[in-house]
Amino acid sequence: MSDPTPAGASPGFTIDVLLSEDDWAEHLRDETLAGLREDPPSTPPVWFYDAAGSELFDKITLLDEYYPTRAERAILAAHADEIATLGSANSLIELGAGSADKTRLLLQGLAAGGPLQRYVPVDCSQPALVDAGARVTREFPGLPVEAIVADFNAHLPHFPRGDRRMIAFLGSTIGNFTPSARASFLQDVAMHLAPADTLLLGTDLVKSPERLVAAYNDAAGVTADFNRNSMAVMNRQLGADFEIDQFRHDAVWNAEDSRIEMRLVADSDQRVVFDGLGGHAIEVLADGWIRTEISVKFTQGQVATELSEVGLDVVGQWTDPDGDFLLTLAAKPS
Ligand code: AVI
Repeated sequence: MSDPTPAGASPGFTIDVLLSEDDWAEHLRDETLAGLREDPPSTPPVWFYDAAGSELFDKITLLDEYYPTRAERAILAAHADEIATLGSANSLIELGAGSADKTRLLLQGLAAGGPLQRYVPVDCSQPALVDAGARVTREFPGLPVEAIVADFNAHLPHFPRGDRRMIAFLGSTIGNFTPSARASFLQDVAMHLAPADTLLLGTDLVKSPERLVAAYNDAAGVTADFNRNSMAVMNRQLGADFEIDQFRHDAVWNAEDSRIEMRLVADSDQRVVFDGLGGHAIEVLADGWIRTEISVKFTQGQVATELSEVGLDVVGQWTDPDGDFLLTLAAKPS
């Protein structure tokens, strides 16, 4: 399905819809059911992001304890020109609608190196793309914005092919993928990279468990609200019957798997029924939990290794002054 002129588009700003709402909803139901059948049960992080959850996430990115957004922005502010020169791309494809300032820094860097042909933000949420596209159209008049509503795990082959594309996947969103989803995503990206294309990947780095736990369990309780809001979203969108006040937020460092796990811990024995998932029910005993997110933390070497396992070479790697976050530019060997 492809509709290049849906609501929100304007001259110079097209939105191509490759993902129907029904297909996406079905995909999310399947994914959620699969997670609920695991022991312990898990739910995908997509349920964080209704309007209220997206606002809470924006607040998280401003918290003292939550360093990743600031650190990644600092890397881009210091190195966008160098990244742009090495990538020498004329199209920027951004997976996940980026935050205004990160996208701006990258586009400025790329535009300084030569005329940019297009900016292609890709996201599963059309409203997020309308916002991102309108912002970029305002700030970079004359730059064609060709947004795509897509599931980037499924639609990579359908993205526009330019002479030299940079595919940016920032924010360490890849850390929210399971190891197998991460491996197959990287494999897919590598398969669809042309020789002159590059991948720009943002990853959060391993650091002290104290800092990591604080980043996901902040003193003001914003992350707790963000996590607990996902129950309200599932009650609404999956016909679930979470007793929201019977679950508390927790964030735990799982050293073995090098990841933070966000959990909803039950205060008392709970049975949760999901009417929208064919009446599937889970039992969570007091102090038992549901995992709502993993956030994997990497080392610089591990990122290089995972890229080389899919046949990509590291072109450059950059960290912020505190060594908290990593940007990696990768390409097929020349
Ligand atoms: C979107 N993602 C990379 C965030 C992270 O850090 O894993 C989501 C998040 N969860 C809690 N705080 C932020």
